[in-house]
Amino acid sequence: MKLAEQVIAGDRLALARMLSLVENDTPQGRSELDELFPHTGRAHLVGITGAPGTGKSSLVNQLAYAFRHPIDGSSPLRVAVIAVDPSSPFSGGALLGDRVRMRDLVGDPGVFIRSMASRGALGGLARNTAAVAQVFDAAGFEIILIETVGAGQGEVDIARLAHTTIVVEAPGLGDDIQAIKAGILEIADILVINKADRPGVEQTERALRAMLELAKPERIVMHHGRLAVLSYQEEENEAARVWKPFIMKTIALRGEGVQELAQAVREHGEHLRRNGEWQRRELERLDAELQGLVQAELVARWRERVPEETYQSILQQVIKRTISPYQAVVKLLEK
Ligand SMILES: Nc1nc2c(ncn2[C@@H]2O[C@H](COP(=O)(O)OP(=O)(O)O)[C@@H](O)[C@H]2O)c(=O)[nH]1
Ligand SMILES: [Mg+2]
Repeated sequence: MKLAEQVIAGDRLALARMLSLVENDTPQGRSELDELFPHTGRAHLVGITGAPGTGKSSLVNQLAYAFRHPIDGSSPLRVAVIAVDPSSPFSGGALLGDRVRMRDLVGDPGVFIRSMASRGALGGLARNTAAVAQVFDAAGFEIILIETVGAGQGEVDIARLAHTTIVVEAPGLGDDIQAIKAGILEIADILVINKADRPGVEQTERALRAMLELAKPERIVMHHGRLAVLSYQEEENEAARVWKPFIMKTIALRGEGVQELAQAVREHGEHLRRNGEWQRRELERLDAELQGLVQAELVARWRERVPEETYQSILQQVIKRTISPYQAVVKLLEK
């Protein structure tokens, strides 16, 4: 049996091998992924992002547990975790406490945890993450939790990859202002204030609430490409269609608020499906992935044809101001 078939049949060893092949972007990985791709498109991809130390890893652990053991009578979901955070306890540098947190997940066949090193060229991380998520999707994991550090372009790419994005904040980090700078609020479907046992929760909540109101102007929407003020009736319809990001509080250490968060994630998924938003995000996701792949492929092919010395000598000319960067591009592309 081919590796891809074994993965679809639920073989965990095959899955682990497949993930390595895909993560390292090997030719075999690519061709196995081609086989898997028709079996993807069912999983709910959930991004968890935020500054280091806000409790993302703890929350991901607890969320995985909550999806495995729902208290609202819904059936348990199969959960995959992709930890892109290099400092993640999943990626080897585990402290004892982290191992204890993971204890309840170990040995559960409905859970698979994979950490990814953040090596690779610009954009490579997101690209491989998308591929790794596809492997889990084809293997029948219904929820895929992707943990990323909230800094820079990386997590915006991950947000584009996910159906639902959870932004995690914690009181007292003084990063409320940074959050807007990074445009993180714009990507949040659910805002979580973790460490709600710490002082300063109300302050953080107030700051976030104020920002949310600034970030999402209501009533005025694009209507046939023009800004329009909605009538009352339209407003009602629009309100049903538009998901307003909201704030939830959790104490990941004790699992408090986590079942509610898992429910909110499921509701967001249902909301997207009900309103055709799921399809729209699918389109955006795959469009972004395709564009990323085309860019990477073109650059790789171009790199193969232009020797390093040529590149360096043209770079030197730019440094000396003999030619402009645009002229350099023309030269480099005609090689
Ligand atoms: N007081 C408190 N500490 C927490 C909570 N959640 C996580 N922590 C602690 O915060 C630290 C960072 O957590 P971690 O999950 O590694 O954060 P990450 O860097 O965002 O992944 C760890 O020492 C956790 O034990 C919480 O709800 N309350
Ligand atoms: Mg972490």
